[in-house]
Amino acid sequence: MKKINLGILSLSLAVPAAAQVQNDERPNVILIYADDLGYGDLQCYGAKNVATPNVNRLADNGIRFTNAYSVASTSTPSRYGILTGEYPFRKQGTDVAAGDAAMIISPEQQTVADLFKEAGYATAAFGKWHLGLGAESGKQNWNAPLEPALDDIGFEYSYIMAATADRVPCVFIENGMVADYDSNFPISVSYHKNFEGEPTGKDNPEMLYNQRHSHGHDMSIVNGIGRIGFMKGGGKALWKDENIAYSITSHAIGFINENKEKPFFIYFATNDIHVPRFPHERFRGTTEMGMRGDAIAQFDWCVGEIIKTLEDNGLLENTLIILTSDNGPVIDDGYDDKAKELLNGHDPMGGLRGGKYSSFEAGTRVPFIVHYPKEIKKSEVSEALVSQIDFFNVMTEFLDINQEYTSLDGFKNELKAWMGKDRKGRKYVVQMAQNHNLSIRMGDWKYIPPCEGPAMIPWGPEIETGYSKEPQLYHLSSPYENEDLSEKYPKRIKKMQDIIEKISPAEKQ
Ligand code: NG6
Ligand code: CA
Repeated sequence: MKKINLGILSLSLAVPAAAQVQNDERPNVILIYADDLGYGDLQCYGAKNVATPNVNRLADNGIRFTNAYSVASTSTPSRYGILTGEYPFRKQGTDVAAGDAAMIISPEQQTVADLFKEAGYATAAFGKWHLGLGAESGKQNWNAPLEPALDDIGFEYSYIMAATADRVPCVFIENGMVADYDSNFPISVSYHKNFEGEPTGKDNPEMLYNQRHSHGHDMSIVNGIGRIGFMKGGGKALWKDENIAYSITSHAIGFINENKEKPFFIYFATNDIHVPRFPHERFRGTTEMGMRGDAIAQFDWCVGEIIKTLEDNGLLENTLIILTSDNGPVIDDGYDDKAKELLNGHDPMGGLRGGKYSSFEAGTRVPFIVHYPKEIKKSEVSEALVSQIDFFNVMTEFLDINQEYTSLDGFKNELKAWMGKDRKGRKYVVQMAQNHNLSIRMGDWKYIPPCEGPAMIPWGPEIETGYSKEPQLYHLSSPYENEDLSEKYPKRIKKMQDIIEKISPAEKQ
């Protein structure tokens, strides 16, 4: 099924057969990718009202970064960037994807998963996908194997949600086919119109017995929660939101147990803490922040289960774990879960301005922890500037496979920064906001170019976008971007603007 680009690149990746035998000592790699987890949402990053002992443990024995960035301030573009090493603005269709989007990464593209697979690793993806499936948007047959799917881009095994928990179809997809498929309830999906006789959150609010929407999310109802998009059928394949974390984690644990003899790469993308936040009963009330806080506790539990499985198999020492988030936090993202009322002094943004979707720092500055006991022996905090766009290149370096094999947009030689040996990191980082505006951070300076768009997110979340028709320049020695220095430093702006234009001439505003 997979058409690998048979150029010099794939040849240079060939690994001698001997290196692929069992009991291979090469390190495992697990990317734990949280959803909408803010810079201030973990205890080790100063979170209040929620305990995250398992994540703290990674930080206590690893490196905690304070200047790490996701590629974009929403999910689809960030995920595209971290998996391919290519900026999402180069690729059509990388805005927040519908649940029936066609697969965005084409089989011909090289992904991080391809890299590992070609090096003889067992590879797998779990949890939130949000990068499309199948050949044509809106035309998938959800009752048959979908193609292309994740095995076409390097993941030998996958157990995923097609998009997000708030988007249909609300079923898990295992290796390209709906998991626990129920032939009595064939699945239909539409992002255009409802199916005859099916209730919606808009018309049947009395059926929203688990959670009501605050904005949007009023189309199909699954598990007593309104969603984006329409679906029919599913039967026993439909997920229960309260079990999603368990389903994802137990599949990942199973994969580790089955593949412990072989090096593996796992993309572990949690649904937490995206909306609808509806954690399992056992986490309810474990924080005083309601569902949002309890979802953080549930996320921490998932991390703990992964650590425990590695430990039980004697694999923790030889496993590189990178824990980070796809974008910054949002408090009300469309469901009435009382996230705002129950913050009780907790600051998801960790003192940064803006949030998910925005150009301001809280949009893309995210928690980022590197845990690798084999090489990292003590707890450290690094201020190095790092970006998820480098994940692909850092992995080629980490695996010591041909370093001429690099992604389009990642920097080279960033492994030393990710391992705590270089405390400066990148010279600059580019961040993309929801409206595609590209900001740039260079040293302690942050420049947001002029762009069109409202000052506040217009559809519901109370978030400042950072969009302005005027250029903005901030010095992050005061991390909350509120003192615009653009008039004082025109030359600095020019320099930063030039870099943006060089990277993305077509995106010039
Ligand atoms: C928005 C959704 C929001 C969330 C976001 C994507 C509405 C009103 N809001 O359109 O709830 O799903 O898209 O989030 O529909 S992301 O983290 O996957 O990028
Ligand atoms: Ca997200």
